[in-house]
Amino acid sequence: MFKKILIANRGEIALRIQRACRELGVKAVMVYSEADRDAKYVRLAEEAVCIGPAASSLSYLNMPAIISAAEVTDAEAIHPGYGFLSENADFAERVEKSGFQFIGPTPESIRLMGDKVSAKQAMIRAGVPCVPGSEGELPDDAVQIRRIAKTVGYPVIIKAAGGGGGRGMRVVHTEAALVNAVTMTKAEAGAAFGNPSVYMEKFLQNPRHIEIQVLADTFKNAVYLGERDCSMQRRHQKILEEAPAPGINRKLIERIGERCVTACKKMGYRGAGTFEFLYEAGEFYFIEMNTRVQVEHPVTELVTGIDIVKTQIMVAAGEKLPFTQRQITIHGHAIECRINAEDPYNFTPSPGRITTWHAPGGPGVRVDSHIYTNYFVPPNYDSMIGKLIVHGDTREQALARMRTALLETAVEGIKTNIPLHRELMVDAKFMAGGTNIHYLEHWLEQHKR
Ligand code: MV4
Repeated sequence: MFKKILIANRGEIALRIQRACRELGVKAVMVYSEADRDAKYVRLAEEAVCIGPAASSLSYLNMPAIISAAEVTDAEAIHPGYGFLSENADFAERVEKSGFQFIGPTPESIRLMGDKVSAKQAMIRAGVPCVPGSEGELPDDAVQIRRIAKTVGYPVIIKAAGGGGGRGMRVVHTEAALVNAVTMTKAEAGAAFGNPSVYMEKFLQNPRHIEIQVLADTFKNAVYLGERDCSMQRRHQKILEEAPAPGINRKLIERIGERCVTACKKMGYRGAGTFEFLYEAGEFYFIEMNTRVQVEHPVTELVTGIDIVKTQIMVAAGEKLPFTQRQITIHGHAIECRINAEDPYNFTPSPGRITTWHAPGGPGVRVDSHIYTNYFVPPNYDSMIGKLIVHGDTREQALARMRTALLETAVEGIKTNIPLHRELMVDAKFMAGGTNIHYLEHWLEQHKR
């Protein structure tokens, strides 16, 4: 095992990774920007290095500053967390070229999955079901584009190979609108991602967003840890997640999970990963793979009993996965509510000083947050200030525990989205389970105030 690793992130995930390090007996070096000087995990750290000013571009995205921090503190590995540099293949490469272990997959895996066209082709080769569409990148020729769309069937969606997470896509309903939509998406993709390549898929109108968590070691062992339902979202920002996904056939999940495992083995995948699927009319369709630990990993930890962050560090250190697929079982139900510093109804950010913080507790309640009374939420970063995660024997018990946890939680001094979560936890359709990716946006439209 490593003696010391550097955590190249901030906020709740920096604290989460620091906790995993303590359990493993690994020293953790924290890095922080000038805006995060007073962070709890910096105070708790045996070592911390300031890597620059508040702006992310000058600190958490500053590759030389982060690598220098690892050099001066004698860290052996770097954990990138999520966001920032976590899916930057060039960063992973520079980390390894500088003699550190990158806690994540190889730069080649990150690059392969970062290009959505090559990712999809890898999945097709591995037998993972994908959304029907163009075989790879779209050609420039208008006649050929129209022919492909006719075969796929309208509506279609044009997506940028360099996009992902909802960036660089356009839905097309008619042949008349097709070629212009392709031209526009290509131009935007070239400007935004430096890659004008686009591909086409059948547009699924009312899917759910279901993802499969995987873990792989460097000995070609890979497992899947079940699924998460992440359909409750607004503008591609997830609001809450749960595991398992309500009402989906377990045998079908097993079949898809096994395909994901096969894909991991085929590409020599290492570490934690997430296969994102759209689920509609009883079928799974792969859309993207995330090559990092995700915000919502705790729901999977609660239903499997497996510590995903600890396992990431262990496999990066060259250890074998400490469990086989047969040893992984799903127990009960978990729900996560993301707590954001924002107006609960118009979603404008609400940074500032937290004057009161009361954390919930009791059986099956977990709080992943770096906040404290008198903590100042800086305006420079994402508005997520923590996560409330509950576990129960059944979905109903998890819902009841979440309602109580949200009732006990108090954040004063800034606005948060806790009132929204309280309403969703008693919403009849959400309580019934299985709402799709459009549900929240429609709900907000109907509950306008
Ligand atoms: C789609 C789709 C419908 N059909 N692809 C948005 C984010 C990116 N990961 C893929 N996305 C979508 N791809 C096809 N063929 C609908 C979406 C989509 C979506 C997907 C997951 C979660 C939320 C979403 C919100 C709007 C659109």
